[in-house]
Amino acid sequence: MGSRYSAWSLLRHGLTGGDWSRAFRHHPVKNSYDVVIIGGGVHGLAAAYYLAKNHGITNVAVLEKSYIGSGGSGRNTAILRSNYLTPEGIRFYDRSVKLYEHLAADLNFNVMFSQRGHLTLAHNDSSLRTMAWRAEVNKLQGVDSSVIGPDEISKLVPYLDTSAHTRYPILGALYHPPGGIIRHDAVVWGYARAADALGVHIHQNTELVGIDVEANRVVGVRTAGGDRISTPIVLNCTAGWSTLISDLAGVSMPVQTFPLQAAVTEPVKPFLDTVVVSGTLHTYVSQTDRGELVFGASVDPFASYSTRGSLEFVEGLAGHVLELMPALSKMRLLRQWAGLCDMTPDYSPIMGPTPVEGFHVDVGWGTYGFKAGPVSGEAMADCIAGGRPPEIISAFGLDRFEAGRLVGEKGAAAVGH
Ligand code: PYC
Repeated sequence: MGSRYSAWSLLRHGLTGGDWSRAFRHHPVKNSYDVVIIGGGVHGLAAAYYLAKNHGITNVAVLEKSYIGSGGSGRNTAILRSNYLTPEGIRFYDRSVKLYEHLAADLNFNVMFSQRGHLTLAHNDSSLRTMAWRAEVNKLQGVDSSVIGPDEISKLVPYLDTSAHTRYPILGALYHPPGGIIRHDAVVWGYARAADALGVHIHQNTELVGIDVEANRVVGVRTAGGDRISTPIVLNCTAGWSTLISDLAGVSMPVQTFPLQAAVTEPVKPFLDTVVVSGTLHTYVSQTDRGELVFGASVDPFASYSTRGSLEFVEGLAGHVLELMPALSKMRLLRQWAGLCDMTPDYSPIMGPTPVEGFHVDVGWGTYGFKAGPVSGEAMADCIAGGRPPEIISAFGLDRFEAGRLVGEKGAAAVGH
């Protein structure tokens, strides 16, 4: 670290506000944009960035009803992986991991991607069979995944109880070395700063209240602050509100919204340098660079827009985590939260054009949206600039539900839902 960023100068800047420039600028809302993106999370900001960078389309507005990253992008557990089940899913998430690998250099922003490996535990024969199936499809697509046994698991994670006498003994695991964790808010800020530098306007505290459609074609949008913006293209990049935003354009989405709860402990010395997932015990855990353990679960069993945590969740979580790692019994939880997951019938996203011309969607991200941010942004930018969905998202169109071409990814969702 050079003298400009010594510990002393960081402290001085922190206390005084310093001379750090803003990551992105504030602009008045213009009355016309070539593209209006709804949602200032990683998907919306990445789409804006790649529209500008890859296609030279810079007259773009991102409308965010709160602050950037305040939705799913700031409420996930920051896990990245590409060990999906279907060839379409694996190719797609593999491209995302590759973009994440170069993101810090591309955005000139330290996003702290730590490829520490990802373990999905199998506690019964049928899970082991699914792991073997996933490993083979992964390998065919060039993605590093294999099934390993309890001895190897215990070398990777010595604190896991791999003995044969537990309620749910660990029989093996799907090991995916390229998986890992990242600093999710840095990803959001990095994309925002880079998109802003290319001319994109980011409007925070700007809620969408209407999408104007004439003769089945988008002509503009309206905001809660009274702005009327004319535009031929609207891209819905929201999570939690994807059905409500699509309804404004008269497009119905086969999506139901469920909260997913997560929690974080006090920081402790590093002891866990792998991501551990157990579908049977409905939990996953990783240790951040600050030393906190981050836990997540499956979605709550009822549809809701609540982002509050519940006591029932932490009780269940603690019980399950202690079955996996009894040594954690003295750790204290610091806080808990929930994010909103838009679940589709086949556990794959919905991406591309809709029956309303100019209205595009990048929604239905279930519990795997954050990890897809870069590839979704890149693909939606290609889709808008090129006038049709690129090959990498051609399987995820809205029309698949009518045509019966589902892309069943339930077997590779983070934990059983
Ligand atoms: O799909 O890896 C995943 C995931 C982790 C947390 C929620 N989903």
